[in-house]
Amino acid sequence: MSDQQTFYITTAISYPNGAPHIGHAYEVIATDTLARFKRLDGYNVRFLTGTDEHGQKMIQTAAKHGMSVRDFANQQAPLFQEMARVLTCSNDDFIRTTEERHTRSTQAIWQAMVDAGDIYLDKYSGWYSVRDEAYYAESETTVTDDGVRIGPQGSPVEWVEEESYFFRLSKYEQPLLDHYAANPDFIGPDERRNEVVSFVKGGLRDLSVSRTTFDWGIPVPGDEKHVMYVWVDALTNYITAVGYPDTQSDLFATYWPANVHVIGKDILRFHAVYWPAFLMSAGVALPKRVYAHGFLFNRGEKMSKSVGNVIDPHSLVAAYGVDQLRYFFLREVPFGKDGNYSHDAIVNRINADLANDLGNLAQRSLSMIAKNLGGVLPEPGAFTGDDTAILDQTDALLDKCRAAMDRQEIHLALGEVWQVVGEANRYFAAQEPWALKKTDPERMGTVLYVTAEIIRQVAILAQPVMPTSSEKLLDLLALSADERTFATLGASGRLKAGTELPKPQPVYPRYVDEIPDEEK
Ligand code: ME8
Repeated sequence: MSDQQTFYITTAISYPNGAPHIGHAYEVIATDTLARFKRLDGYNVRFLTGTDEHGQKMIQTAAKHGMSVRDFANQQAPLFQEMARVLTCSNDDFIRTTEERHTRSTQAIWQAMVDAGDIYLDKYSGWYSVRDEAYYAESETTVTDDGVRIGPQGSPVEWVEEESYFFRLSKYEQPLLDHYAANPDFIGPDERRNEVVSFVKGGLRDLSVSRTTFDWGIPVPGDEKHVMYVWVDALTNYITAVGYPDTQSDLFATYWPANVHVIGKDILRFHAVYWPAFLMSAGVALPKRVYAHGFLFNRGEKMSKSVGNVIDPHSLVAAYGVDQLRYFFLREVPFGKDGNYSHDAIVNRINADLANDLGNLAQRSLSMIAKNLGGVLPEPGAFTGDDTAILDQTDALLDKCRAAMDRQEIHLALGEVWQVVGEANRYFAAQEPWALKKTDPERMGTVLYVTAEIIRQVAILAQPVMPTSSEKLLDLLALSADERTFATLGASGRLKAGTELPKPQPVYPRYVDEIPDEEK
């Protein structure tokens, strides 16, 4: 086996009961960025995303469309695959929970939980939210002025009373608390940890894990009138995709336990309480980290399929460009916090950070090399204090970005890189290479070399967020594929003087608003 370090990262699997929305896009973009970062940093990465196709929500929506649930799922899942493709995501696998491999895996984890003595038959009576696919204690529900009983996330709940298998979640209260204490990084961001710890400290009740009133789901082994609760099935996707129950397989041995499950804050309880309890029961190792990102709001309003104010990710890509959109979301919204987006905020980032700061700097410096130096990277003269200062800051970026990305603080990594882009603009303006052309051409060459070297490192570090445009920038520096990994960052990978560069092309156009103000 190779000694290359591995990294397994996953998104939540989306309910395909509607078209993919911007929350889905945001999660897969962020996770793709974390996966790409690790690949460029030399890791053997596996990145999984997919669709969660069972559950009552799917039954209800299919019925509304007058379709069988299976046909409806088959129609919807490709929309999510297509979204990942359009967003240039580099997922290695796409799992659908209706696949045969997943039935086998889910029945196996169920059996392992039975063998551990953790599943028993009883009767369930209580509240269920189809929208959240979650059971709630009566104390977690409230009644609205219109007399509708709702769960803690505002969705209507219905009374359920039927025979059900239960999972002995209560047995795992202390083991879970011990696990959180021994593994302070298990839940991120830090502030979300306390929320989970106090929920578990509040006491865990056994969980109803099967239903008998519908048959769209994975049958309970040995008692086929029951189908499993959709979350048992959904969470198991993370191990199905690495070959569970074949725990001896290369795939499983290489990638499990996962390094990070990236999810939204609304489903943290399922991932940080239920999932580790199921795995402990089944004797499977626990994921190393669960990271809950925040919610995106369109100008402050919550978007969701059920509220009906969804913005289609495809139209955003068409309007702004895929790299621009990826950059905007990851730079603008601190990962882990809620955030807003609006046309003006997107345009502002595109024009200020991409077109002006990075795009112009690259275009101006590379055009000067083309015009004044025949398109050949100059040999730098002795570096001045200013040159060394900016190069040192650039060389220090990798360590800073690594530290941030290891904690999923994507916005901080981008902040560090753009801080250097800002400094590089000030350096370029202060050195005035256009004036040096006449007075000191050799010094002009050095300034242009230093600037191109900064662009090299910035473009390499920008690849995880903006894969397509960074590639174009690196093409302009005539770098080969193996000169684009993080191993080349820092002083050891400096640009080679004498390299002939292609004709510079603008990479980050300005966004010019053609919509009249009153129609925005
Ligand atoms: O919860 N902003 O599926 P889902 C940011 N199938 N993220 C958002 C969001 C928003 N406005 N809306 C949703 C499910 N998300 C389950 C997951 S995992 C084993 C099963 C996030 O389609 C949400 O938090 O409702 C979740 O992480 C993901 O999108 C899929 O949501």
